[in-house]
Amino acid sequence: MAESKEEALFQEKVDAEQKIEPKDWMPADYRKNLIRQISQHGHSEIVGMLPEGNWITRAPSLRRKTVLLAKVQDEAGHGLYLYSAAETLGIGRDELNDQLLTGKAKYSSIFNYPTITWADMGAVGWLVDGAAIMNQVMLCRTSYGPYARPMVRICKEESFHQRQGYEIMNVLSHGSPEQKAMAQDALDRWWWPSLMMFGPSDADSPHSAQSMKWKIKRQSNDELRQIFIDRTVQQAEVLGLQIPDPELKWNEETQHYDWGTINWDEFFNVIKGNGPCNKERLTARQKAHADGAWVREAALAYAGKKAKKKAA
Ligand code: BYC
Repeated sequence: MAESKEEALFQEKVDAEQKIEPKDWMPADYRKNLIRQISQHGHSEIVGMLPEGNWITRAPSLRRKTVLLAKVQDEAGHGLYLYSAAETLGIGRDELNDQLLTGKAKYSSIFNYPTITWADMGAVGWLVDGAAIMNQVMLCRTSYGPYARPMVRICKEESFHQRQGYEIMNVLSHGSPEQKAMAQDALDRWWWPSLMMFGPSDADSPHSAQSMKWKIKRQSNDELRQIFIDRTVQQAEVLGLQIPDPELKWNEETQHYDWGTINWDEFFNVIKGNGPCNKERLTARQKAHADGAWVREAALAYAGKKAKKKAA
């Protein structure tokens, strides 16, 4: 189909690195694709609080507890910035929430895995937040202004999260043999799911081509995954831990690590709703929403009372 004049102007603006703002003309599919990505990103932040929230009461010291609590609160803040960014595209908060609670909208596959030991808090911070930053730094330059701007702060906070996770791993991996084994076990369980966070390989990514053209995405799923692997292997070496991939090997020619094969059946199964914790995560969000009904009702009643007073 031929490009309309508006579409051509829009693309020119994107190519010239000018930000698209809420009141600007935009193709309907640009709007739709952004609502999909930003809302799923927001849902990931909100659901992402659950695996770590699980450890707040059991953190091994007061210091660890306060740091973890602050991290989980940061994720809630990220979710709210992202929902606000999605709202600028014309979708309401209730609808966004409904899409999450009914399972219509996705959230990151990674949060459907259980956090079974304290070392998982280290591995999640190090690997999950590490992968999240790798993907989100490019989003600071995404073409839609209200998505790009909050990403700057989000990335700064994610960077602190990644370091707190790495520090936990550093302490455990240089601690007693039992602690080191716990750190290795967490790395074994979180490595492959972390690589899946970047999404399907470029050849199997239906949204990538258009999202790259519109500069919603600035780097491809495979490109980011490779940079993440290259950086993380060196960090694992400092910890003295073994990445659970026998095919991992430095390639002099490409100047990158070669690595094994992701279990894509597992990935697609998790995003279809059949991962180890999908049901548990959705049930927790549904319960939180139901438990918060009285707050919404009270806020509405208060707003109504205030409006009445103003009118009188
Ligand atoms: N999990 O064409 P593709 C965090 C879906 S949380 C689930 O490549 P796209 C944190 C994809 O949605 C950070 N689904 O898609 C919080 C699509 O399905 P639909 C989360 C996935 O959008 C708490 C289909 O597969 N980060 O930082 O071009 C504690 C085809 O994929 C996944 C973001 O959300 C997945 N991993 O690229 C700690 C970043 N991968 O929608 C940390 C923003 C793919 O057609 N999002 N799918 O039904 C993005 O950058 C992109 O959306 C993605 C996927 C790279 C994730």
